[in-house]
Amino acid sequence: MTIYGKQVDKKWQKTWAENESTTFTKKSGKEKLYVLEMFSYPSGSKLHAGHWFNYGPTDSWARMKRMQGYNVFQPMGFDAFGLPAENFAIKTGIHPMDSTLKNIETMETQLKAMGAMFNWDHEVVTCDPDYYKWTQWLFLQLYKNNLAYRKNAPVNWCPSCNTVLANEQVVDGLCERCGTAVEKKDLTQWFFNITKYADELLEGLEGLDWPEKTKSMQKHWIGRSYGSSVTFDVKDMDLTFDVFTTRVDTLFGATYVVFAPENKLVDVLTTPENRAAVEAYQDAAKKQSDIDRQSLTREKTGVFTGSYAVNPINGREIPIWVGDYVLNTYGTGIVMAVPAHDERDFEFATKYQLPIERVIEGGDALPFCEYGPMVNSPGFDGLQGDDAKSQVTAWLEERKKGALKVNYRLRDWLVSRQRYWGAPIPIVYCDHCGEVAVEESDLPVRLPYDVAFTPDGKSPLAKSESFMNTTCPRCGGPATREADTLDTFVCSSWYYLRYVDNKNSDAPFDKAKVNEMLPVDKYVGGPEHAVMHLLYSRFITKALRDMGYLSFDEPFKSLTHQGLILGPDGQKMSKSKGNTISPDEYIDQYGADVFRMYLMFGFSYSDGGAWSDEGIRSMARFVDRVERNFHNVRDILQSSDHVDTIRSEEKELLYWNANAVKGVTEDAEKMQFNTAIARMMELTNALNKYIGLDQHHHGTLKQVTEDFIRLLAPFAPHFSEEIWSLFGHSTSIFDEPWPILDAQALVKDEVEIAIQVNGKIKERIMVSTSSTEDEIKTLSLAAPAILRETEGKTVAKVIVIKGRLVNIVAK
Ligand code: ANZ
Ligand code: ZN
Repeated sequence: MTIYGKQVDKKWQKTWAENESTTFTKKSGKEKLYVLEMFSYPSGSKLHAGHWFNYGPTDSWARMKRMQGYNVFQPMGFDAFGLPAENFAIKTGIHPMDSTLKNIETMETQLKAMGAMFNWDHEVVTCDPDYYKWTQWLFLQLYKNNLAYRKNAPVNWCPSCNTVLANEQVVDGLCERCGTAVEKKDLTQWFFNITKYADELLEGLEGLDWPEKTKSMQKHWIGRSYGSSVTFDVKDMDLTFDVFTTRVDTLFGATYVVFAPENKLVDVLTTPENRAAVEAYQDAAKKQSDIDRQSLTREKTGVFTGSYAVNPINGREIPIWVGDYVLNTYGTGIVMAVPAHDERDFEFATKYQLPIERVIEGGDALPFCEYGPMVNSPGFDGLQGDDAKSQVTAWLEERKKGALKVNYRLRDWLVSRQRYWGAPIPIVYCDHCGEVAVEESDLPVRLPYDVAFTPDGKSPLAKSESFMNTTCPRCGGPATREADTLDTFVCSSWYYLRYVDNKNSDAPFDKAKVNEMLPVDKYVGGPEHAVMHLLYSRFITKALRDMGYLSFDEPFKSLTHQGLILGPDGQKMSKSKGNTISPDEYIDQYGADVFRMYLMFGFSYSDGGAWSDEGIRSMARFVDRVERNFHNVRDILQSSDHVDTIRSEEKELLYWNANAVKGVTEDAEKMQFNTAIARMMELTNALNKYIGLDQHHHGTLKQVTEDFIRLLAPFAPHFSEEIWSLFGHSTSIFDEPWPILDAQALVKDEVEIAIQVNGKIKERIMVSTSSTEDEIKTLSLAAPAILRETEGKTVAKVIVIKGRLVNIVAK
């Protein structure tokens, strides 16, 4: 008889649903624990092994926490708007609303088959008007608090997705979604002012229990850099400009300046005789990606504008160039070039024969890019490092030519998209009043169904007259709606708040409820979200806090990234490679528990690895052994082979039990599921050995078996419920307390030692760990097998290696 598998899964899933063990209720006296798994895109119609690897083990963790006495909240939902779902719709020709809802239905069924204790009554689906109404509300709050604004700016454009992308969505110059080279376009777009929170976003990282790598990626993305701004006059023009430098101590060596080709001042600075060359250069630069432009190995290029600037510290007139190694979006888009002390400037100056002048001592050759005493810098010679920088900056500041300056790599978050499948931006444009926010009472601005959604570069909504034509909320005159939709990352930047109070129709959430349940105690999801989603959510939390809605600073206290499950060939799973693993087949064959156990045992949770069919078969064999042991234990407990004393055999079993309680509790806590399961395997072996004895101490056997089922329960929830009920219990195993460690049992008071005669093992005996060498010697020589071996011989020598071995030399 097999008591695991699909039928048993179904039985317990039904029972759990009926007993409302998947309904979240407030329990007094229990501490809340918010466990969150990143919700998924309903872009394909099926869950793959990767989803299971995110959700299964995390659910096991949550179940363990429940048994440890926490009131666990574990909601689930769908990140339904955005490119993945829309691209799927375009590919299949089915309207994204229809395909998305259908995919969600399938995925829900599959998630339920996993047996996770998700609180389905808290589900959110971001493309549902009941949800996006509040995404639009969020937009309006940001707008009213000057954190959302529209401006014309050069933006990243993906010619294949036909939409703009946030900086974060451009990876190595390519579209994060489709891999097409991203172009720059000047467009009017909506932005969220995330840069206002740059410092707090950086400093808040310190207190978070997050993977170090993720924290350092966010730190790098924010890119805070301390330096100075220096103001240069333009010769013969009523014009000044600022540069940002981290090496103001090299100012005397600034022998020319370089502007980014896109810089607005370039036109003004370019003299008639240089115009043709400068414009040709600007055109060519448009085709280069930022990554190429920043590459250290690429040959530096540039053109002279014909104008000169005045170095404020020595009055020297220095030429103004244009060069694409300067990025327009960093600092001020202008660099003071110090070829003697900067690699790129040195290369550029050498190529165009511009003056190179050493102003920092040190190194044999130029460029010398480290710190050292200032030289050739009248009035400052000998100063170095921070001291030098602050004195030069103070000198400039007195003359209103400079100041200390903090610069960030982080840019404001571009949130508008020229796509159909997203939340409409709740803004209208009136001839009379200009840009006007939609009244909150008029939300949601509904996304119309009947729209040609295939993207062609223009916002699809602009083609829907019934959507576009509206009246101005302020003057009542005719107005048109904003045709862009919101980046899907806006939807996912606040979903963890809505989960708590998902049916609220008067507000996005009840403040008190959210402040009680948040922050999320454990967040689990893929490392691909290290910057975007996790940074945006932190920003939104802080913005809502400052508006008075939230009383906490960070949304996710503790974060774990699960690794990637690869195909058996070690390659990332993809349909085109034909190496995907469909969980469904395995669930049909083995049930959810074996599948989940394999995922936890076969891989390190944070590293992942390659799929193995043999691995899942051997996990099924382990579960079979557990089941056999269990049936045997039941038979024994009904028999009369009982002993009353606790012998060394019982102590041995209790040792392995305590060892498992300790190991599983500690390792599963850290999401090291593989070693946790290994401890259960050891206990299974010990149980198996104990079962094989002639006589049993029934109380010990029952206790150890029941502890074992409790330990196993989070990992194999259906199977464990089944065993638990067959063991005569009528309550759910998940309402049982987690086993308590008996630390005393871990102290072994007896050890087995081997006895050798002339180098060959002849006998093993148990001795107390407190025995002296002499006692061990006496016991060994008196052992029956040894007496036989040494009969008629002289014992020449007895060597005792404590705790392990006795070696007898007999002649
Ligand atoms: C003069 C100088 C002399 C510099 C020297 C460096 C060494 P981080 O640390 O990343 O903030 N820079 C400024 N704006 C730039 C832009 N838009 N595109 C490319 N480079 C730019 O780097 C700051 C340094 O990067 C600045 O300090 C500037 O070069 C350059 F011996 O100014 B430095
Ligand atoms: Zn108006």
